Amino acid sequence: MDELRKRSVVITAALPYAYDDLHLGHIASTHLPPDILYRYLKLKGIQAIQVCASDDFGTPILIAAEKKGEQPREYVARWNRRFKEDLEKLGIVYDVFDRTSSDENVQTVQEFFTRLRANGYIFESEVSQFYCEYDKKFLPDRYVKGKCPYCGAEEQYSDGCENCGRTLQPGQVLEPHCSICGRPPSTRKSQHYFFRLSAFAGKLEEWLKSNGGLQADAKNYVLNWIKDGLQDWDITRDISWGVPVPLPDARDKVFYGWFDNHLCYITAALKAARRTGTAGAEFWNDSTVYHFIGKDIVYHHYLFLPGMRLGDGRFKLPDFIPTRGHLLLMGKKISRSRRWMITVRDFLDIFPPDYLRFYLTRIVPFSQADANFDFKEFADKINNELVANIGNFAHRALSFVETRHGGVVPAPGAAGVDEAAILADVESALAETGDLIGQGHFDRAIKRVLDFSTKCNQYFQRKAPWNNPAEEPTTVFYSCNLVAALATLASPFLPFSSEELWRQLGFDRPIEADGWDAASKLRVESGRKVQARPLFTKVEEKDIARVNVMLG
Ligand code: B3M
Ligand code: ZN
Repeated sequence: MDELRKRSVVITAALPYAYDDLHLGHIASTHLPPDILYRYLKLKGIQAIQVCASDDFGTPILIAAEKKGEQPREYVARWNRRFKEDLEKLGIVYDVFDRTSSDENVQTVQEFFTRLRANGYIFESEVSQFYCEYDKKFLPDRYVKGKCPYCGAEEQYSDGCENCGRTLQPGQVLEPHCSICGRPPSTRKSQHYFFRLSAFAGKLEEWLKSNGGLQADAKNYVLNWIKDGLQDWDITRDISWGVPVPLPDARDKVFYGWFDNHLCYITAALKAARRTGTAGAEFWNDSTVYHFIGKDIVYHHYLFLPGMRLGDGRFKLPDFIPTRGHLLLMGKKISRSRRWMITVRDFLDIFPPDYLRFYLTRIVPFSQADANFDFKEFADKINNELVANIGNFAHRALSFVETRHGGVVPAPGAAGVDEAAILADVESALAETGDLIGQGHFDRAIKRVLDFSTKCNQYFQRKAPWNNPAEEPTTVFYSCNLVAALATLASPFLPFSSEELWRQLGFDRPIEADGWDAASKLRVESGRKVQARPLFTKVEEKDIARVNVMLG
C-alpha cells in the first residue's frame, strides 16, 4: 500500500459485450472486485479512477443486431445505457463508462495500428477465409462453428474454445459450418493484416517473470503458452462493423474486436484523467494500473494486450491483472444459450443490491478457482451474517438510544478496560481489513469486518446496559461510535447499507468525507440525535421460490 500512496491508480473492469444483459457472473469476477478496491482507495485519500466500456465491435454483435433488424450503432448504444443503469443500481459507478466504438477510441486504435506498423510489427498476408455461398458473406470468428483442434470439443466458435480456453486462428477449427445457415462454408482468399506477437515472446516472458504483482497460477500457464510458441495475430476482418483500418487499400476491412477493445482501457482512463486536469501517457505511466478480468480472457490480457503496448511503446504494462474464476450457478456452469443465468436486473427485482455485493464478496476468492452461487447458502449468509450480526448490532445499539434516551446520544462516563479493548479492535480491524483489500483478498477482508461486528455484539451483550444503570450511558455512547466505525469498515462492500447507517447516525456528510482512518476516532458526540431503523430484512422461502421460477 505504501507504493500506492505515492501515485494515482487506474482500475479497469473487463468490457461487457454489447449484446446481452449483465448477469451475476460478470459482477462476481469483473465489476464488484474493482469497485471494492476503488471505494477503499478513495476512503484512504488515494487518487483513483475506475473505467469500463461496452465492447461494441465484432461479429457476435453484428449477428445480434442483424437478427433484430437494427443498425449496429443503435443496437450497441442501447446496451451501453443498460449496462450503466444496471451497474449503477449495484453502486458500481465508473468515472468513465465509454464505448469501444467512441470517436476517441477509434482514434486511439488507429494511432496504435499506425505506430505498430511504423515500428515493424504489422505485416500483410493472404489468408483463406471461410465464405458462405448461401449467405453471401465472409464468415469470420463467430460466423463459423466447429470442432476444437486441441481438445476435440464440438460446436465451438472458430475464434476460441470455451472448453479448453485456447484461442483459435482463422482456419484452425475442424469440421467448420456456417453459424447462420449451418452449411459447410467454402474458402476465398483475402488479404489481411497481422500483428507480430511472436516478436515479443522474450520480452513478455521477462515481464511475466519479473512482475511480482501477477498471480502465480495464471503466470505459469501463460509461460507455457509462450514455450509452445506464440502465433502472430490476424487482426483484420472482412465485415462492416468495426474500427476501419486506416489505410487507403484496406477500405473494406475493420480491426478484429480484440485489437481495439482493450485499447479502450487507455482511451477511457485518459478521458477520466483529463477531467482532473492531467492528461496523456504521463498520467498512465505514473499510475498503478489494474486490469480486473475473468479467467477466460487470460490469453488476451497477459499476452496480446502487453504485446501491443510493448510494440507501440508509449503506455506502461499493467501492474496487476486480478484474475478470478467462473461463477457457477447452483453448481452448474452459467449459460446464455440454455438461459441458465440470472441477470442483474432480475436479481435486483427481488433482493437489495448490497445482498448481492455481500454474498459474492464472501464466496469469490482471489484466485482462478470457481465459486458457486447457491441460493440456500445465500439465504443463510444474509440471515446469519448480515441480519443477525451487523444489522443486529446496529439496530440494538441505536434502538437503545431511542427507547432510553429519546434518540439523543448520552454523555459517557470514564472508559474502562472493555472500552479500551474494543477501541483497540477498531484499530486492528481497520488496519487488517485495509491490508486484505490492498492484497486483493476481498473475501477475507469482509470476513474481518464480520469478526469485528461479532466483537461489537459481544461488547454490548457483556456490558448489558439494560441491567447496569451506572455504566449504561458509557456503553451506549461507545456502541454508537462502534456503529459509525462499522459503517466505514463496511462501506467498500456494502455502500447502500453503510450510507443508510450513517444517516441513522445523523451525519449529513458522506462517509468518504471522513475517510478510512477517521473511523478509529469517536465521531458520534453526546447530544447527537440518532434514529434506529432495521437495516436488513431476512431472505425468506418465498424469495427463493421466485428465484426458482426464474430459473425455470
Ligand atoms: N468483451 C470478452 C468477455 O466479456 C470481452 C472482454 C473485453 S476486455 C478488453 O469475456
Ligand atoms: Zn451460411
